[in-house]
Amino acid sequence: MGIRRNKGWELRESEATPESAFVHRRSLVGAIAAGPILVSALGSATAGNGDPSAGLYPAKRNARYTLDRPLTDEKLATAYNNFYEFGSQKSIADEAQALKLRPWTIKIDGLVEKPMTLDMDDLLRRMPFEERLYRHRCVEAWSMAVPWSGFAMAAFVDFAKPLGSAKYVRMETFLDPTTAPGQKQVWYPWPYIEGLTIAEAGNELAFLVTGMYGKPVPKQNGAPLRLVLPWKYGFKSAKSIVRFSFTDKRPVSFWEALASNEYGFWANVNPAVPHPRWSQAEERVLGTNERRPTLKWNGYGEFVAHLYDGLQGERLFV
Ligand SMILES: Nc1nc2c(c(=O)[nH]1)N[C@H]1C(S)=C(S)[C@@H](COP(=O)(O)O)O[C@H]1N2
Ligand SMILES: [Mo]
Repeated sequence: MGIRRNKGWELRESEATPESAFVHRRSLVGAIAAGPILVSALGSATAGNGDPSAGLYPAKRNARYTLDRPLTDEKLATAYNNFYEFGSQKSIADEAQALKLRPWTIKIDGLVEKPMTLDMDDLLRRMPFEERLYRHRCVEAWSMAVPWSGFAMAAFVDFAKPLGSAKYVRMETFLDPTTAPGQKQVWYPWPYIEGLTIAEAGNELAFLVTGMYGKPVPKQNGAPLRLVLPWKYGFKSAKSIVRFSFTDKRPVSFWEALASNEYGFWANVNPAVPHPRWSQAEERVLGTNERRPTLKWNGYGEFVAHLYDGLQGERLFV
């Protein structure tokens, strides 16, 4: 893709797509190796079909987390997605219906008292369940506001019983190229990986999501279990997680492995630090014509600023 230089927000949406820029460059190299792309089964994009957890919804809303803007329309938030396992375009909802949600097992391993594998519904039953309204800011400079349901990641970390030597938690998305044709694209470092420090994972804002808009989270939004970290760029919020590993080594995430000059470990929302290819000063609010100034830590500084004391020398933004 030709990069046209613009001043700040003259940038077109189509140019603020770091991931796509990579696809276009790399696909020229990788196209031959990738082989044919299978056409996936089409299905309805409706949430809740056949999901055994459907009866849990809606969860009671936690009033502590408030918004400064209206909620994004459900239809938009469930149709405009980033989920590269199903393609690099925003409309992957139909393709994502190929994902099979049960059985779904979660593996907990690494530096923990007792490694284990447990069933998704078993985990859900043990966790405190609630709804929270959060802003979401993608590194591509668009944002939305969503009612998520799920449980605090802090409760999950307590349950996993990490050893004192664990400094990070590494999350891994499912790997199954037969249901996720994007995973046949060999130039990507599948599976999708993300990581947090133990302090970040234990922060009250870190939320493991199983639901959205008072229903089970749709497949295209990362069913049956995804992360939501409202103070970080959206790519940190890994979808369809199957494994949590506690470790003393900083995990290298999917996007960092692909483009370490553009994406790094911390990825805290910061309007003062531009992405190497565009400004982060403002965001396009999905479903409106509005552009708002982006807030540091996406407006969640009161909850998370202390996590980064003494880390000013780090590349906190990417
Ligand atoms: N496994 C996986 N998780 C992912 C992604 C992805 O491609 N694969 N995209 C990330 C990005 S860039 C964003 S902005 C959010 C989008 O979440 P949404 O589609 O629910 O809005 O998911 C994140 N989690
Ligand atoms: Mo994103």
